[in-house]
Amino acid sequence: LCGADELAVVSLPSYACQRHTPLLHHNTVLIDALSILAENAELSENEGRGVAFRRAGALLKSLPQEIRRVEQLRGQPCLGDHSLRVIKEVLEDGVCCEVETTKESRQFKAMKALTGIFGVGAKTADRWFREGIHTPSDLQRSGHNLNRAQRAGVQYYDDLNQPVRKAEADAIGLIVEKAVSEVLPGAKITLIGGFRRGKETGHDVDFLITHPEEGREEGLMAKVVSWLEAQGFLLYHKTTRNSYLESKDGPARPPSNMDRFERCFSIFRLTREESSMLSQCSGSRSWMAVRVDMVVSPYSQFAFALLGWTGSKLFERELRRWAVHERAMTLSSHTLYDSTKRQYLRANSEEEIFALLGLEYIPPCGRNA
Ligand code: TTP
Ligand code: MN
Ligand code: MN
Ligand code: MN
Repeated sequence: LCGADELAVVSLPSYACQRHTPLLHHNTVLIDALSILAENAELSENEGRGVAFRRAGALLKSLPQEIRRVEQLRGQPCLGDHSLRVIKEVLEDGVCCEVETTKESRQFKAMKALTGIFGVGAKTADRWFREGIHTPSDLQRSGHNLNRAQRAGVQYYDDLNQPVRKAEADAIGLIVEKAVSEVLPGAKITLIGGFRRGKETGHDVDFLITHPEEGREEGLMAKVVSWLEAQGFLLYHKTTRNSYLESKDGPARPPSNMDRFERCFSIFRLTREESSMLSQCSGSRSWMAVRVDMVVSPYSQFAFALLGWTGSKLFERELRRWAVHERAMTLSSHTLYDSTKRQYLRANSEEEIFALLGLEYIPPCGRNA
């Protein structure tokens, strides 16, 4: 006779893009443990190991019930020996040694604090760590030359490490909407990234901008940024121009994972007037710094850009992996290329892209892998 715990959970498909991954799930403690190890691997630039832990975590997020015994996971994909060991230990002892040691390690703490500075990646943080720099204050005392992004990152460190809430994202949405309609009537903006997936907080706010008449979007970002700057909304911005070279029937170069849209990585100055819910800005301050990403896409690529920028990062990776390995196709935020037919496939909606890939449609709220 077997109790409810013994009931086998139906085996899930192995690619995250073949299943729904909701925001709220049933195995938070296990997923948190795996996330620490994933994060540590990523900070140590061990990408493969990071992905393995992320895939294991995402599998657990898709499960319809809480796991109490590791045997319940028999037959599930994505769970390597290492991940299973961690899961077993947490289930049996409440904690996993490796996870606790990692959390407490000076290196992990320092790497998190340093990469928490906007403009600082794992490579730079690691170099500083080995010089004895463990915190943003150490960094300031060190007298290191910082680039413009890093200086802004240090200056607004506290604000940028507070989660951005949906109300603030909406307030920024109104500002971007105003900017866009002032400089190019008819242009439309869409909230993308984590907030489109239904998250209630994020580390930034992401927007995709397009115009229904192909070509009208050219040069749009510069105009939007000028307008925002003139109005005093920008504390920092770095615009990268569109480097997507389109030949007659598609991209001149094969699509890469890093897309080539015109984009702007920025820091907004959001005031109390714009957002009535600024409880988190300290003391007498009437504004807060918020990270905002804006991307412009030509209308013909909008569906691909929307799919590519809605995330999560693991979901995107899984979509591209599915496309290559299961369909001999190359998916990017610009296009879908069919290697067998040797042609680019057009799509006007995310639903069409899933269909072209032979996948059931997963709505944004199910892409929280
Ligand atoms: P993020 O804003 O980094 O992540 P997020 O919105 O999912 O989570 P958070 O709440 O922490 O902000 O990235 C959003 C999506 O944008 C992600 O799916 C990857 C995509 N993206 C690109 O396609 N190209 C890029 O150059 C970058 C930076 C992101
Ligand atoms: Mn985001
Ligand atoms: Mn993020
Ligand atoms: Mn972003």
